[in-house]
Parts: sequence; C-alpha cells; structure tokens
Amino acid sequence: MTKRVAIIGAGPSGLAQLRAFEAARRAGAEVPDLVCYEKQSNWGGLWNYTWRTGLDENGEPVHGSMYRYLWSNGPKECLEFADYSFEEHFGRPIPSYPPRAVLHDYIAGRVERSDVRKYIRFCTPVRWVSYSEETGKFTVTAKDLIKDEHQTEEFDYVVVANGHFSVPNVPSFEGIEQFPGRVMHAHDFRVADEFAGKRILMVGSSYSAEDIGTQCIKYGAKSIVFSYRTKPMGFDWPAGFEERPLLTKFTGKVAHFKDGSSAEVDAVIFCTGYQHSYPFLPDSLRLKTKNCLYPAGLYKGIFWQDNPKLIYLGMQDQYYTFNMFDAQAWYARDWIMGKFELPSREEQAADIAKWLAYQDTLTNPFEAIDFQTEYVRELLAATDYPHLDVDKVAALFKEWEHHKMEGILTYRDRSYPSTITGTMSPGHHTTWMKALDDSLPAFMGLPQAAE
Ligand code: FAD
Ligand code: NA0
Repeated sequence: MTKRVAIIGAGPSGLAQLRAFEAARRAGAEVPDLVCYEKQSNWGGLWNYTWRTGLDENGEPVHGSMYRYLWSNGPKECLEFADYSFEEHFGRPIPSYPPRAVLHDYIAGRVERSDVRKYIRFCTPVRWVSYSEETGKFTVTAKDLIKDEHQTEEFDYVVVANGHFSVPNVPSFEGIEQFPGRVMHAHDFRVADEFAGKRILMVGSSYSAEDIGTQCIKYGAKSIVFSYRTKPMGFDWPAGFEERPLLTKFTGKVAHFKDGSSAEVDAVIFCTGYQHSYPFLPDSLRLKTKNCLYPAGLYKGIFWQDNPKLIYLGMQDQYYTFNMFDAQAWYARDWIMGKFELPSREEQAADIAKWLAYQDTLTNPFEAIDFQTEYVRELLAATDYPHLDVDKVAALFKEWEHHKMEGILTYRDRSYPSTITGTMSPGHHTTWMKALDDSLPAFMGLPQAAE
C-alpha cells in the first residue's frame, strides 16, 4: 500500500518537503500520498504578510511575525534554492537584499511551477497528532475552518513544519502595567510609521531588535534605546541609537536599567524572541527547546529520536534558511522512500551528542556559520539535491557579518554574486535608508499599479 505523509505547514519548510517529493516523482519514482495542512489561506509561512495581529479572520492565533517594510536581513545569495535561481524566477539578476514581497514571489514561483498546490489543505490547522504503537501509524486531526468541520486521517509519517518564530516570548518588568504608552512584542509589530517622532525602547539584542530599531528610525522615530540581557549588539551605532544593559523597571515613562541609568521613552517593543510551540503534539512527541543551532532530540536535526517517523523541519536557529530546509526535506524524503536505513539508536545518540558538543564550543557568529555550513553539507552529501557550494555560501555569510559591522544602516546596499549562476547582483536603484516603498514593482523598477 502507498505510504501516506502528513506535512504540517506550507511555509518554506513544508513547501521544501512538497518540492522534494515532486522532484522525485518527476524523476520517475513512485512517491507517497501527501497531505499538507496549512492554517493560513495561502502558502509562504511568515513571508505571507498579514496586517492582522492577535486572532485572524477565523479566530485562530495569527501566525505572521513579519511587518511592512521588511527587507531581507541577509543576502539573498545565501538562501537561494539550488534548483531554482533568482535569475530563473525573475528573468534577470536582481539586487542582493530584496523586500519581503519579492522573496514571497520567489518562494511561490518555485512551487507554482512544481504544481504542488493540490496537496495543500488551506485554512486547515492541525489540532492533534497521536501515534499508535500497535498500528505503527499516526492519527492526525485537523479543522477545516471554512466548512467548520474536523477531519481525522491516518498517516505513516508526519513532517512538522509549523515554524518557530510565531509564538512570542514576552517577559514582564516592574511598573510596566502603568507605562503610559504602547507596549508590544515584535510579533505584533506591523508598520513603523506608527512610531514616527517617538522615543522607543527595544528590549532584546538580536535580529528583531536590530531590524525593527533601524527601521523605525528610517520611518521617522526620534530615538531608539536597545536594552540587552547578555551582551550588546556592538554595532557602531549612528546618532539616535544607544545600547543599555537590561531594563529593571519603569516609573511612569522612565525606563531604569541595570547600570543605574534611566531614559524616558514613549513606546516599548519587546524583541525578546519566540517560543517553540507544538500545541498539536503529545508530550512523547513534542520537541522542547530554546532557539539554538542544534536542538537536542533530533537525529540529523530532523528525526525525532524516539520515533523517526516524526520529522521536524526548520527547527534550528537560522543562518541558512530556504536551502537548508531543502537539504532537510530531501534527506527526509530519501529516508521515507527507503533509500537508506537509519543507524542504531546508540549510533544516532552518539551522532547527536557529537553535534551538541560541537555546538557548545561556539563562541562567535563566524564559528556558528561554520557549524551550520557543516550541518547542511552533511545532509546535502547524502542526497541528489542539485549542487550547492556551501563554502561559497559560508564565505558570503562572513562577508555579510563584516558589512554589518562596517555599517548597520548601509550593509543592505551591498551586492554579492550568486553561488548558483555566478552572476554578480546589480546594486539597487535606491539606497536602503531612502527606499521607503517595499513593493515588488518599486524594487524591480516596474511601473506602479494605478491607485
Ligand atoms: P514559517 O515560515 O513560520 O511557516 C510555518 C507555516 O506553518 C505557516 O504557514 C503556518 O501558518 C503553518 N502552521 C502553523 N501551525 C499550524 C498548524 N497547527 N496546522 C497547520 N499549519 C500550521 N529568513 C531569511 O532567510 N531571511 C530573512 O530576511 C528573514 N526574515 C525574517 C523576519 C522575521 C520577522 C522572522 C520572524 C523570521 C525571518 N526569517 C528570515 C526566518 C524565517 O524563519 C524563515 O525564512 C522561514 O519563514 C521559516 O520557514 P518555516 O516554513 O520553517 O516556518
Ligand atoms: P529574534 O531577534 O526575534 O529573531 C528571530 C533576543 O531576546 C535575544 O537578544 C535574547 O537575549 C533576548 N531575550 C530573551 N528573553 C529575554 C528577557 N527575558 N529579557 C531580555 N532579553 C531577552 O529572536 P532571537 O531568538 O534571535 O533573539 C532573542 C528570527 O527572526 C531570526 O531568525 C531572525 O533572522 C529573524 N528576523 C529577521 C528579520 C529580517 O530579516 C527581522 C527580524 C527577525 P539573550 O540574553 O538570550 O541574548 C529583517
């Protein structure tokens, strides 16, 4: 009997899994039956922009954490699919740092051409997954939000690809209940214009803080104070930005910090990261981890150690994104299709332990890039995914790190060569700080649709 595979989520990871099976099918292989459950009404995951916050049109928690005016924070050359270049999609080379709509178009373009939409059940969040030792099968219950009906089906494999940057991690601080202004988490941030003229406190010192902070200044905020828990970001911040140690409390509009200093602010944005959340999984199958490069409990970063028929995609902290999800999906596909056996439990445990020990040695972003490069290299080596030169990708990531240190407001004006086509990206027609329109036509220099 044909095997059945459930995929939870049609973001870049879930789509990678669909694409991997489709590539095998086109190569003449017999592939399993596929059902991809997607909570939203469209594919693309986080790249599928929504203005909504809180609950969506169906009363479900909003998945989206992306905002208007979001431009890629890494060179597109580092995430390029090896089987579908940007040049192939857009018909010409494009600049290295596209805005969200352009990346969404690219992700969608590849899967449209693969004709995999038919496998996706939109507006259908998965509610519960259980596993029977007796039958060796998973039972998946999902809700069709349009028909307002639950549906339950059996599967041989479940691929969890629901992302892990959607459920906010929100600490609390003394006096915040009385703060007389906007308090929010990055997950609910949508439009920087709201903060024009305002003094903003950003709690956190990672990508969200860096990007929302710089973007708010770009759209007219008066000043940004970043508050770090462990260490400052350490960029050579221009006037208008400063970094302070951890927030301790508020008295009215005044934020107090660990070093005894204080600052009056008008709004607070928590850029304090996200929680891994799998409300549809029982404890025995549920990954529990913080955001890191190698979550414990996953062999090869994807197979649930206690039951490898449960596969997690994209659960790592991410330098590599789209092409790493491809590497994982191709690897998972090949195991599901019986192309190789997994080693014994002991060997799997030893392999995980080796990666965890390596992870413990990492002390800076350059070492972290090397770590993820080795991880992706290992997966790719075992599959027929088209050649991806991970050494070149790693070199671009390192250049990017240097460019950010040289200018946090100007690094997006740089260009890099594609590792797939070799073409050098053209510069953008407008520098990032001046490019206020983030639409695809504006970026591509196309005529704008009539108002
Ligand atoms: P997601 O994109 O989160 O997709 C998960 C999908 O699962 C969603 O469609 C969701 O609706 C669905 N889902 C969730 N729960 C259920 C359920 N119960 N049932 C059915 N479906 C469900 N990466 C980059 O490479 N470059 C960037 O510039 C970049 N910017 C980012 C900016 C922000 C603000 C954030 C938060 C992340 C950014 N990322 C960026 C990283 C991002 O994680 C990846 O690019 C990518 O979106 C991850 O894909 P994914 O499919 O694993 O998860
Ligand atoms: P992210 O920045 O949202 O990126 C997610 C941060 O939160 C860390 O600095 C951590 O500090 C801090 N933090 C956590 N709990 C805290 C607490 N109680 N008090 C103070 N600070 C606290 O999250 P993380 O996990 O990187 O950092 C959490 C993803 O979104 C990334 O993959 C990123 O690439 C993506 N993203 C991309 C873009 C663009 O492309 C923009 C935003 C986000 P500490 O002490 O643990 O270091 C444009």
